[in-house]
Order: sequence, then C-alpha cells, then structure tokens
Amino acid sequence: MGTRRSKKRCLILGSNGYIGIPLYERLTDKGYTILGIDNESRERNVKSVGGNSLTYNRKKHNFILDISTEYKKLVEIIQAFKPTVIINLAQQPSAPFSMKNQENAVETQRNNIMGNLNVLWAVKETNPDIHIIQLGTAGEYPDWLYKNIEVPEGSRINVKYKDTYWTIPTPRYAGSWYHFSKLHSSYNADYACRIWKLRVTDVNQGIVYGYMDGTRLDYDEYFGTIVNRFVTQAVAGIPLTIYGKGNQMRSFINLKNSIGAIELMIDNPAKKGEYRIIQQLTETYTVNRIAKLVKKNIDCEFEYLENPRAEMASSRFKFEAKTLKTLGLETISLKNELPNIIKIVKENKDKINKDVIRPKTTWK
Ligand code: USQ
Repeated sequence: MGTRRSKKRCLILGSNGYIGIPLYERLTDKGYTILGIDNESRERNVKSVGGNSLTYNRKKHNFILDISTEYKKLVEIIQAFKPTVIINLAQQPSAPFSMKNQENAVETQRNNIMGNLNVLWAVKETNPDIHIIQLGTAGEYPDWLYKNIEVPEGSRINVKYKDTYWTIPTPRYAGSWYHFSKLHSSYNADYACRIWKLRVTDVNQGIVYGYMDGTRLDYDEYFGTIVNRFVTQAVAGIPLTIYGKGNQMRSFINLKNSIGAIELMIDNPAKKGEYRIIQQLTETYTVNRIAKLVKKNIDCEFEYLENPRAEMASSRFKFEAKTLKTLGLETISLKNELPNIIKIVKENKDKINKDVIRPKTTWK
C-alpha cells in the first residue's frame, strides 16, 4: 500500500530565501504537494552589498518569476497548480537595505507592496478560497507607540471615545521604508478580506535567527540580523557591533520555530473573510542581553558604535502571543540554540568577509 498523499497544495513565493528553503523541504517531507517560485533577488541584493551566505544554499524553485511584475504568469501558475494555500515570502526583507538610498527605498516598497497586491488580486480572480499566509513584521508595532501597553494579538481593538465604543484596526506605524512596505501590505490584505471575503493570515514575525540544513546564513550589515551577525563577528574575532548603548529591545523567533509556526497556520487556516493577525515571536531581548549571551558561549569583545539607525535608544515592550502557544508550538530558546549557530559559523569561518561587518548606512 502506498503512503496517503495529503490534499494540501502549497505555493511558496520566495522559495529560495532564508525561510523559503527550509519551509519547502519541511512541507515536502510532510507529504504536501509543493510548488516554489523565486526571482533570485535575495542573492543579487546580498551580492550588491558585497555580502555572501556563509552556508551553501540548496535552491528550491520550480519557476523563476517576479510576482511583482509578472501578474499574468502568476495567475496562470495558480490556475494550473490549484494551491490550497499560498505562502508569500517573496519580499525584500532588510530594513537597512531599504534605508541605503532612494533606489533601494523605492524598489523595496515597489517589490513588497506590488508583489503582495498581485497575490491578493490573483487569488480573488482565480479562487478566493485559497488561504494566503503573508509575512508582516513585529516592527509594525513600534516601541514608542506601545511603550506602556501590551501589543494585542488580533486585527481589531475596541476604544472608547467621547462615551462611545468603537472597533478600529489595531494602531500600527513603522520605523523604516521596509517596515512601511509591510504595513501597507497589511492594510491591503485587511481591505481585500473585507471586500472580497478572502482568507489571510498576516504573520507579525520577530527577528528570525538560527540555521536549518540547506538554508543561507547572511551576516553583513544589511542582510545579517543581529543574532547571526553577532555570532559571526565573535567567530571572526571582531568586537560585537552594538548600536547605541544596546538598550533597545526586540522580539525574536528561532528559524525552526518560524517554520513550525507557518506549518500550524497552514493546518489551521483563517476563516473565509477573516483577516487574521498572528504574533510570531517567542522571546524578547535587548541588544546588550544578546551580546552577553553570545559572550557566554564564545569569548569576544564589545564595541559600542554611534547608532546608525533612527530608533529609540532604550525600549521595553510586551506582545500578546497566545495563538501559537494554544496551537502547541514548542518554543526553542536562544540560550539553547546558540551553540548550534556557533558550530555552523565556525565550520564556515573561512568564508567570512570582514569588510561587510561595520555599518555604512546612516538612517537620518
Ligand atoms: N543591531 C545592533 N548591531 C548590529 C545590528 C543590529 O545593535 O550589528 C540592533 C539594531 O540597532 C536593532 C536590532 O539590533 O535595534 C535589530 O536589528 P536587526 O538588523 O537584527 O533587525 P531589523 O532591522 O529590525 O529587521 C529584522 C528583519 C526583518 C524583520 C524584523 C522584525 O531583517 O525582515 O521584519 O527583523 S522586527 O525587528 O521585529 O520588526
């Protein structure tokens, strides 16, 4: 007797990226039918800033396609493949890259917003029942806006104004051209669910860190996020580049947990007409705390640099993040995972280009 194939058909947009590669492999292992699309912009963008992935990356695409410009082909692929779910990871993911110059700012917003809008239209025109999972960001809830209030999980809140209660979209704002691209896409998806009765899960994800077999591992100023970057700096014998005094707080999720969370979203789709927000984050740390955790595992120095970014010098915040816990996501802690990241970076130490570590882009 053959194994029973799942009826789940997943179209992954951005299947050659940091999350796309392990997601493609994981869903294939689960017996889901997968189709991957990528425009190879991640590799191009990383190369354009002199960066390189420390690890080999197994390309996972079935089609090379730019979803932000090739709408007709996207529709044809959806009509032929008949996905039950579309996971849109086809985004320019770096805030510093979007702040580098006018061209990058425009290209980030064009690519991210138009790509996402094309997906919403393509689903409306082909099969509005397809569940869309799109990646928003925890940065849609800036620390200055949620200073003393827990960030609620969900798309609506009730507020009292002049003795009347109003249900309004949860207040959001952003802190880079990149983060604004996510914010605009969130509002577009919310609106599409309202008028076309689509089903969308918008995943507000914290900073993803760690490694899974076959994916890429970037460490440069633009595409390396803080944990992967600090580990690389420590392994290379470079002092950790702490921006400002290091008291800014951020939320985090391990790459394996990010993949696990997307699996849970696929298996528990949003309802018809529902615009659902999930807070995809498991821990919060200040930059200093991360630096100290890295130092506990591998000897290194710290260097406090004038902060090149426009962000609060010091912040504390709390996110409500119930859904993933309720659905049974088992949290992996940064503390337990650091030795694994250090091991993989050490194995690839000779590929580190020390010239792309120090920040060159100022945001103000
Ligand atoms: N930082 C340092 N030193 C460094 C690099 C970063 O102190 O060498 C600090 C930054 O000032 C910032 C924090 O670390 O306060 C995080 O920076 P990051 O580069 O790790 O992450 P960020 O630019 O916030 O963006 C990343 C992903 C993005 C995702 C976002 C989630 O690139 O795709 O949406 O995390 S969040 O930050 O929650 O909005």
